[in-house]
Amino acid sequence: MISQWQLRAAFAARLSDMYGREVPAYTTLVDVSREVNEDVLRARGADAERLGSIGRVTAERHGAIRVGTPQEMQQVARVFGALGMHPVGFYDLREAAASAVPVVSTAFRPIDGEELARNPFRVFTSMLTPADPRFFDDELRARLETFLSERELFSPELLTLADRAEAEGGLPEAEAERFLQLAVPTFELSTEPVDKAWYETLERVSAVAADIGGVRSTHINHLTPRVLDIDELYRRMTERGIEMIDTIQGPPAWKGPDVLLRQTSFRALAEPRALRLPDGTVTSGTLRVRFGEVEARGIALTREGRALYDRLLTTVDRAAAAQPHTPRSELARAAWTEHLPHTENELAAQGLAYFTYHLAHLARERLRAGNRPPTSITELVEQGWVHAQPIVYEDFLPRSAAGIFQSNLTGEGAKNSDRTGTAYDAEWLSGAIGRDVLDPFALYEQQQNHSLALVARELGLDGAFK
Ligand code: OOG
Ligand code: NI
Repeated sequence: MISQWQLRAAFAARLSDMYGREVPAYTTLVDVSREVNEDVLRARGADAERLGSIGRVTAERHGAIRVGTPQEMQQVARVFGALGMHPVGFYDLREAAASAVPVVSTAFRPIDGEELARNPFRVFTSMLTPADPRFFDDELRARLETFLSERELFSPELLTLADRAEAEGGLPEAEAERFLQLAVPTFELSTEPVDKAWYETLERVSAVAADIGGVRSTHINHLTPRVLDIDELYRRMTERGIEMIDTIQGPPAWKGPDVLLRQTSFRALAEPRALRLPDGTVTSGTLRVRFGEVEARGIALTREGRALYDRLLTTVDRAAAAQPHTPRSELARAAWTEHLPHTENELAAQGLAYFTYHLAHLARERLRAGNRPPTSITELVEQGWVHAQPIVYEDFLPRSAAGIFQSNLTGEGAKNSDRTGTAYDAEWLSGAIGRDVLDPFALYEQQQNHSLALVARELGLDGAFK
């Protein structure tokens, strides 16, 4: 029996091989990431592994795909369900992006600590919103929905195997191999000619709409390695002559703890594609849809911590508007230095970030000697009874995601903001795909609470910490 995590690891590895063959610059990105990670490990020792073992970090990838309908979303959820990946978080990129990005998204990922440690592969998955009148008029919507309803992204055999893997927690070896052989090519760039006129009709609304609804298949559009020093990675890629987007998205580089997620990318490459002209002839042209992205992960923030992050983004936006000649990264660093706690322990004490708590050796000795522990978690940490281990942020950031989409669009597209958008939320998406879209905060909190309960028991305290 091949278990779900083994299927997930094998799927991620084969996808990586496939993507490396298709997009050679991805291989460069992976090589440079590995070099940077090795250097950081040498320089910082055990501290470099504070947010994940080097084994996990080196294998870690996230992919991104885009689908057209709730039904396709429901099917892709079954394929990822086979790999032990669950929908977490709801991202409305229609709101987060300044240009036309008519999608709502979730991320499929493992949710428990052990599964994440085995292989944390995740896929940011976006779904087109043809019903949103800000982007599509009635006629275009109808054409788009008809086009999408006539395509099949996932074969019935793949879906049957996926359901079986999910129900049985894995597949026998032969079936596992068959599943992988069917699943991986599903995300390959299709060689089927693209209907040029139809593609361009959609492109006038949004390049994302064209990438999703202009073709008869889906494809992964980037596969992102994780790096321990993204500023260094950025420098080395630039040195190699790879043109990166002009910023690193997310929190700035600063002296305090790494939180949430920092990402950067290189622009989509012009790739040769077969195009079908209105008279039926096929020519070759190029389309830009696939790019390279890299990320550095930090500590997961609580709702309060996240609200502070969002407020700081607004502060930095204002400062950048007032001081257009100062680099944004500098303004961000100043705001962070002023408003964010400078140590992990302060983040924990102020309830801004998630940690798991573990009894220190010292605590056992003290208990044996008859010492009584303090009853607040902050004091327990301060007095060395308990260690706080940061929980890694496993999710995404809507504004960064919108930035990644935008930096790779060919044009702004068209969005009629006078119209009212169709409302979608996590609950709607849960109903559409027939699975609960989980709340990331609740997942981190559960992990934290579980560790607190264990520590309380070990210390002989009954339950609730202050
Ligand atoms: C997804 C962009 C978002 C991220 O890392 O924030 C994303 C897409 O381009 O389909 O992957
Ligand atoms: Ni990404």
